[in-house]
Amino acid sequence: VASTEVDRGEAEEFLRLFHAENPEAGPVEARLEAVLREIDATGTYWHTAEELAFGARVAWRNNARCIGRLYWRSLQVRDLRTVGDAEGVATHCFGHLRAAGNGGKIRPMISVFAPEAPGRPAPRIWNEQLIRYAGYELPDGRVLGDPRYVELTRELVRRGWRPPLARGAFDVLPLVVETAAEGPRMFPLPAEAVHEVELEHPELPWFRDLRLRWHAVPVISNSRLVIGGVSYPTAPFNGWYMGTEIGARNLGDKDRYDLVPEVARRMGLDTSREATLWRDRALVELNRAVLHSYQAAGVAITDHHTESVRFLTHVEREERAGRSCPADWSWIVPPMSGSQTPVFHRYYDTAEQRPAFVTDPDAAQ
Ligand code: HEM
Ligand code: NRG
Repeated sequence: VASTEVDRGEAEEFLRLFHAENPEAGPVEARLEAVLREIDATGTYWHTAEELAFGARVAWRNNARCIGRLYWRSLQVRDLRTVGDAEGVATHCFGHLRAAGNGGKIRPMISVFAPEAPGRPAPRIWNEQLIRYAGYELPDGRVLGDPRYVELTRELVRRGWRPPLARGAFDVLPLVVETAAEGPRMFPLPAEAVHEVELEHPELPWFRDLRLRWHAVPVISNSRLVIGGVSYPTAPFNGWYMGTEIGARNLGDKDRYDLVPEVARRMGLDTSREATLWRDRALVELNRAVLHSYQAAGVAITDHHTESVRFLTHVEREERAGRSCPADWSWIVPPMSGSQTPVFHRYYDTAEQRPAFVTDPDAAQ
């Protein structure tokens, strides 16, 4: 991709959208002409700070999988397009974690690093998110930590990462930044930039003994931001968590931390037959623990009922603004109690729109 020049049609489509939605920017013609000349000369063009911020916000607005889009206008955009070296990227990513974490009052934020240009590849981050937990395959075949990252953990160890002497279920992996000049380089996360929440249950005192925790801020770091034909492969972004992402999927999925059987046992449920619905009952308590613990720790989080209602408000608002809101039912409907949320009971437009976040097929997990 790095060697091809920017698609003029995509550039024009974006500039027309920007000027249509931002009348204060004036008529599009002069800007369009300048951009086309810049593409003729260099194969690419440089967004204005306003175009960049608008493009990032609209890429969020356009993401069919995201239920949290009501606040798309509030996205804070850090313009780091002049940063392209591994050390600089890593340092600013840690700065992003601190600024976005904001002591628990999480700010939706994106850091946009150097774009791709013809003949000039841009930096890439290997990790799916800035904070991910190691997964260690044990001799008996079980996994300590997050089974999703067994492969990545193995690769990082092969490259010289030294896990803590006492390995645990929540060891933060180093960040891997790859540049053409330096190849892949690993950077350990400064402990103070990694805000975590220890999990407890509002009524079940033994829950603490499970010694579960999760990180406060999800910063997706392997998604490419594409605006008007220009590609920003390193543009980590975050909002805050919806509780089910942690309680239902990360801690609940059989191929992740798989904690439902353990929670059910400790609750004393009858697990001898599926029909007792012990899985459902344990899953609810696991999710109550997540929401309770984040709230008690003063870390922003949302529940799936509240967020579903907000999302439909967003869809309505978009339609009133004369836009259709792309949405993918299979991602929007929460992973528990789906039919109890209003997002379950309808269909959505699915047509893809640009600007967009794109996950490359070769993106590492
Ligand atoms: C996906 C919630 C902010 C972009 C999702 C998902 C949820 C969610 C629940 C589905 C995740 C899954 O099932 O694994 C929220 C909430 C936010 C928020 C509560 C709070 C403000 C943002 C922001 C951006 C964003 C700020 C970008 C600027 C995306 C994208 C996906 C996604 C690109 C798809 C991820 C993928 O393909 O794996 N969001 N989100 N979200 N969100 Fe949001
Ligand atoms: N399910 C993933 C995170 C995916 C994106 N979710 C958000 N995004 N809330 C997980 O770590 O569980 N966001 O930008 O806030």
